[in-house]
Amino acid sequence: MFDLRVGVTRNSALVVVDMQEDFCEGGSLPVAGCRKIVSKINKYVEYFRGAGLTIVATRDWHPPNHVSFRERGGPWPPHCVAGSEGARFVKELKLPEDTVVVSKATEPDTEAYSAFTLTPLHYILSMRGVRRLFVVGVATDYCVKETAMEALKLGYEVVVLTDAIAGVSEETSREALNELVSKGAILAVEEDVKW
Ligand code: VGL
Ligand code: ZN
Repeated sequence: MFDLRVGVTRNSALVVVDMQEDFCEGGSLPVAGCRKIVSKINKYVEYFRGAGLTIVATRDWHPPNHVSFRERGGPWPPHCVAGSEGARFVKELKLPEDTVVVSKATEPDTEAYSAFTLTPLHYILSMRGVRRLFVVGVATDYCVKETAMEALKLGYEVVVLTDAIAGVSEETSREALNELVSKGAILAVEEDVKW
């Protein structure tokens, strides 16, 4: 029987997390499978657009001296530097013109995996009456996880669409999904979602 918790309602929004060239094959911090999920994400975007619902696209948007970069002792190679080619949305991703673009992790000294950290995202969604978020994108074990976690803390209903996410490591991605479920997130795939 259909699970009401994964229905797309008037107060639903799609959140596309960090689908940027640097996170895809050929980029500076490639996440395996990133380009493979683009066609599925385009399908979700088309569903939400057709229903007149909010589509958010977040982007990692770092200054060149970001604290998460190795030269500053962080864990990552330089990636998604604001305005660079690698920071652009993935070429094959088809976003409507009225997509809400949220830039995050823009402060040199602050890592911010969640798209709610130091951004207007919660404000924008609240203004639009959004209560249910469908989350896709990369990376499952970093920005997808932290964005979904913070959404749960803020009181949103969260559905993670597992056929449209990709992670840095298999193990930490599995752990991330387990943790999200334990905090109340629902996992679903395209066939589970009722439009
Ligand atoms: C991300 C690593 C570094 C992500 C961002 O978008 O998941 N991962 N910066
Ligand atoms: Zn980053």
